[in-house]
Formats: sequence, structure tokens, C-alpha cells
Amino acid sequence: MWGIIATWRMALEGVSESASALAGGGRAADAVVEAVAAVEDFPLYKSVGYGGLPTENGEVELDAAFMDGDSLAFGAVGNLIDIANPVRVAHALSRQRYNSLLVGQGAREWALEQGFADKQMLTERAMQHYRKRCRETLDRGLSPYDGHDTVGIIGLDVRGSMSVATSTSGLFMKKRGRIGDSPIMGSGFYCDSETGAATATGVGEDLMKGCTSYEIVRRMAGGMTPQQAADSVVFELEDKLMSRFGRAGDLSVVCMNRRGEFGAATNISTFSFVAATADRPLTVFRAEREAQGTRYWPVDEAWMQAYAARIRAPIEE
Ligand code: SD4
Repeated sequence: MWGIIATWRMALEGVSESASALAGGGRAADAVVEAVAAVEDFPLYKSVGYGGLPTENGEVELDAAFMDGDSLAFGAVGNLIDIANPVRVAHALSRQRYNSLLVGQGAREWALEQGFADKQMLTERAMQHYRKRCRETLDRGLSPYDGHDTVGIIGLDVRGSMSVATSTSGLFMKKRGRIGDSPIMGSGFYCDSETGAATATGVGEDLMKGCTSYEIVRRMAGGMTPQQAADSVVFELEDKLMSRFGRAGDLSVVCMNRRGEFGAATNISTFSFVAATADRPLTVFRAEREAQGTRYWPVDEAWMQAYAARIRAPIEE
């Protein structure tokens, strides 16, 4: 069996390539790193890598992670500035015995020492979004903290090895130095080839309160299906946050077990994800919360076209 599952429609092109690689016997680690790197490189995806949206200071600070489910080795970077592919730096860090999680200047210096390319990651289009948001928040009192989509991708290869990788520019208009769940093991991602893996997207501050990805993997290890684990973790966390904290941010997850069965859960109505396995063709799904749990269904052509138009639409400043 092989399988791959990713948060959000933006992962489609990268996942498509990696699904072919996995079908041909490729390794899970390479599949997730390459698929995430493809999202990082695409300038119109404004929440990951090149073209990602900046902090309130107008700088792009990127977070990324990689975890190998065989050895449990992981690497992660936070607040990485102007390095082309944060996920590749995270992957390289997972091969180090120490210093698995590096942030800020230290992460950048290490990446440069290792030969990773220096690249200006702020695009003119991201700056247009930034100027527009500055104006809107000044004029209309909007919350600066919305607009966020982390890519998280889980891979299972025919040898039974699993890996997960994440990458994000974090919350738009975040404070300089702010780190969300995406580079935090157990919250934004977790992977154990003996059980399965999970990855999250949404408001990192809230996802971290539930150690969300670890908890999903733990429940799969305890016998839940991926769908049961995903739904129970997301909805219990949302309920707990509502009753104890008074509000709950966006929480969305995908997960897969070692047999290639997958699940997805969300508390929003706009979540999408992409999956392919040895016995299910590559599909983009939309997901929505319903009373009994998360329902998901394949998107149609009109949805795909509307998406393509949306990411290319001119930005009215
Ligand atoms: C964060 N979880 O930095 C990330 C942002 C994000 O979908 O996912 N968004 O909190």
C-alpha cells in the first residue's frame, strides 16, 4: 500500500507528482518533502514559502517541519527569513543528532552554512496584500489575524515507512518572532510508522492547546479509525476551548494510518484537502462539519475554476 494526504487544494500539483513517485516505489520522506517544496515555490500560494504573507513589520518569516515515522527523527525551523525552501532545511535538520528545532537568525545561518539558497521570499503581490490589510485594519478595525493556510503532507510508501512535513508563513500580520503549531512536533505534525500520522492547519495558538497531531496518532494507536480520531480530537478540543477559554479558532486536520486509510476533520466550512492511495485516485475534497462529524466530498470543476480565478485575482489596494 502507498498513500499521500495533504491539507488544502494548493497541495494538488505537488501531491500529484509525489503520488506517482510513491506508486513507483519512491520513499515517503522524499514524497512529502518534494510535494511541500512545490507548494513553497509557487508564488501565488500566499501562506507558504515564496510569496507568503508577511508579519506586521512586512517581513516574511517562515516555519516548517519534517518528521520521519520510522526513526521518529524530526527537524523544524521557525521564523526563517529569506531561504528558498524551509522544508528542505527542516528535512536536513532531521538528520542531525542535536539542534532539531532552530529559529530566526540561527536557523538562517545554519541553512546558509549548509548551502541552502538565499532568496528574497517577499513578493510584490504579498506586499500588495500587506498594504491592503494595513489600510483595512486602520479604516475598518478588522482583526489582522486571519488568512492562513498551512500545507501539511503525510506520505506512506510501499515499504510501510511514513513521513510528514509542514510549511507555512503563519498567521498574516503575526508579530515578529511569533511561532505557531506548524514547526512544533505533536501539535502541527506527528508521525509514527507503526501507527500513522496527522497534521494540522488553523490557529496555531489553539491547535497547540490540544497537542492536536500527537493526540490523533495516539487515538489511532488505541484502535480508532483515522476519521474517528480526527473528528473526536477536533470536536473535543473545540468544545473544551469554548467552555474553558470562551472561543475557539479554526481547527482542521488530516491523518492517515499505516494501512493507507485516511481521515479529515474541521470546524470550518472552507477546508479542502487532497488525497491519493494505491486504491483511491488523486482527489481534491472539500470538508465541512456536520452534527455527526466531518463530511467530505470531491470538489467539482466549477469549484476548481473558481479557486484558480481567486488566487490570480487582482488585488485592489
Ligand atoms: C500557524 N497553523 O502558524 C499555522 C497557520 C495555519 O492554516 O495553518 N494556517 O498558526
